[in-house]
Amino acid sequence: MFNFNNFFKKIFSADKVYLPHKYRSDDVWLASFPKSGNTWVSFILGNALIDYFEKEIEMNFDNLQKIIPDIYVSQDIPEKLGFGNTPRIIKTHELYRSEYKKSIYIIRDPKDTMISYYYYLKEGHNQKVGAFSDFIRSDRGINSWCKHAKSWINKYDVIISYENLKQDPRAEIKKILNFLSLDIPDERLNEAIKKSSFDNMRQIEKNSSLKWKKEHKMDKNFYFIRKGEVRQWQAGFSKEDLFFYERQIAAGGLEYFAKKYNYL
Ligand code: PPS
Repeated sequence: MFNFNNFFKKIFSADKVYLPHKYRSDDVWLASFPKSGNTWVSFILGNALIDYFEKEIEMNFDNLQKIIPDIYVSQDIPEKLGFGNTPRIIKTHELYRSEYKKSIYIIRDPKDTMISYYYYLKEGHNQKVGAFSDFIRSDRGINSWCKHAKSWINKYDVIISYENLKQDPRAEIKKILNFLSLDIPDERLNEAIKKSSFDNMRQIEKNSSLKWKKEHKMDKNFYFIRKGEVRQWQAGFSKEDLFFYERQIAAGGLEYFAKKYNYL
């Protein structure tokens, strides 16, 4: 889960929180700009690992930190997470760092990412984010997405997109499993994907203790598993917003990248 309090504390303080206390160069970083689908990917991978290594643990929000730890929740990450020789997979929202030797980068249409981020801060954290048009022009807006993407391009080992994950989750997750040298049979992977569907994750969220929401300072009435749809931006972006977006992508030198993923 994205803990925006720790994230911003880290950015603005001298105490940088981007590595575990016990760093390992074989750690695999599950990197993304906030609201790109990191939790979804974590659930699928977590369910697949639990099944493959026959672990007696349930994939839910309360256990997430033990399975795919989030660097902003705690830097105290056990050296081994108990999935055979599989390296630790750690979630981060950082820009690329040279200490991140192995990485999976998750992207989502920046316009939908903006919508998701806006509602997460506004309704999940009751932040005064202003109007949506102002938000996308703020320092957490499109520019910040561009900066993130630019820092990661050509640095990741595997890239997966939210939209491809929607369309063909098995093919997308297999890119990660191949990278991790995990030969998980299709039927078992299908099961992990099914367990991590939007509806199932929403139900798991409903059944979760309120502890994790409290830990993330999230409003207890907000559904983190919120909408889970592509092209939400069509109802949220004005013509001017779209024009602004296109200009930012061009100014960031990201036209080729954005076109490749149908984000332009
Ligand atoms: S965070 O806070 O940065 O970790 O957020 P992140 O997990 O990266 O992204 C949250 C968005 O992912 C959606 N989500 C899903 N969509 C489809 N299917 C499944 N299973 C799923 N799980 C999470 C979640 O609803 C957020 O998107 P929005 O558009 O707000 O619904």
